[in-house]
Amino acid sequence: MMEQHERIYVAGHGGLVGSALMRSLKQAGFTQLLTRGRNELDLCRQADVEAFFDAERPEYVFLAAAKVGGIGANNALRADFLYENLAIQNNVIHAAWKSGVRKLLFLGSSCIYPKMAPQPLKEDYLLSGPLEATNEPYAIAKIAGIKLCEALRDQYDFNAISCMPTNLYGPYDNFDLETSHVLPALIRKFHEAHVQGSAPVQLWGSGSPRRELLHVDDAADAMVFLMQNYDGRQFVNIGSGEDLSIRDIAALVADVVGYKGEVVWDSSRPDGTPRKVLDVSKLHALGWKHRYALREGLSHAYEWFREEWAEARAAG
Ligand code: GFB
Repeated sequence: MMEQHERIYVAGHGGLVGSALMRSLKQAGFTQLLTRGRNELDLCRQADVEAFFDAERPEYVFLAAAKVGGIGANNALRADFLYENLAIQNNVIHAAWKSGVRKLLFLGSSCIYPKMAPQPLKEDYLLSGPLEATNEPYAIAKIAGIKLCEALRDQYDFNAISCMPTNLYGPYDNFDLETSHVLPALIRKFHEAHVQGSAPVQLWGSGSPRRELLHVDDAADAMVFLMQNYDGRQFVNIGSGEDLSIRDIAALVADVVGYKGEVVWDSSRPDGTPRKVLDVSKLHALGWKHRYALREGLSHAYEWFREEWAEARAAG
């Protein structure tokens, strides 16, 4: 068990997941949280990462640092997503093992599953078929990370576990309209159109793909739970186990925002995977279940967006 005074490194502490992990760990009373900003430590540089681990000697590591983005960014920045994620995870996981870290949690993503896998996605379906093209480079990197954790456990008894979160949303998300995931894009698009008197909103693809969404505070809570309660070799899915079509998610966000205008679908943009709802029976059997209902989570995320993101932007 991770004790409150032990040294915990949260890699990627400024991002969507990392910042939620920081909130969750602080709230649970952990006091020795190690962080390094991008300008202090470049995780793509192996020697720098090794020097950091040798000097700071963390006992636990949450690896939430990654090059991430929505379908547009994944599809356009294919080399960056493959190279940077492989570099970051190789450097951090290997240096953690070498410097004697007691336990590491690696974060993957539900896009590691085959595009046409049966639904809901069970952990056993990994590597049972071809991947979705738009995020193949990212998925290949994440699969390599899972395999490195398994191999270090097999060969050296390193306690590295992995989790596969579904599509996450919440505070400190990326709201850039070209590179973001769908939920932050919907929040921003509907909010801005609403402010401009219900101008039409353009969304990507057909609206028919289905996605499962989980509030990032629930995801972080599950990650801390796994760090405390799970030492297994196989990774664990993190999700709600429930999905909706993009069209229905859009209707829900429009309702939360109060937008009453028209939605136009841009078919020149990709749909991506038709469906990827996680089977969360393993996580439930371990004793964890999400808390936020979707509408409540969306209201919370929208409130944060209005008070923090839109306010900061308005202030220049
Ligand atoms: O969240 P998202 O960007 O990525 O898009 P994925 C999900 C769905 O929303 C796609 C549609 O079917 C999009 O076509 N969509 C509709 C939009 N309007 C928009 C919009 O304005 N912006 C965006 N971004 N999408 C990512 C992977 O896949 O999910 C990553 O590329 C990772 O590797 C992540 O796994 C969790 O869910 O398709």
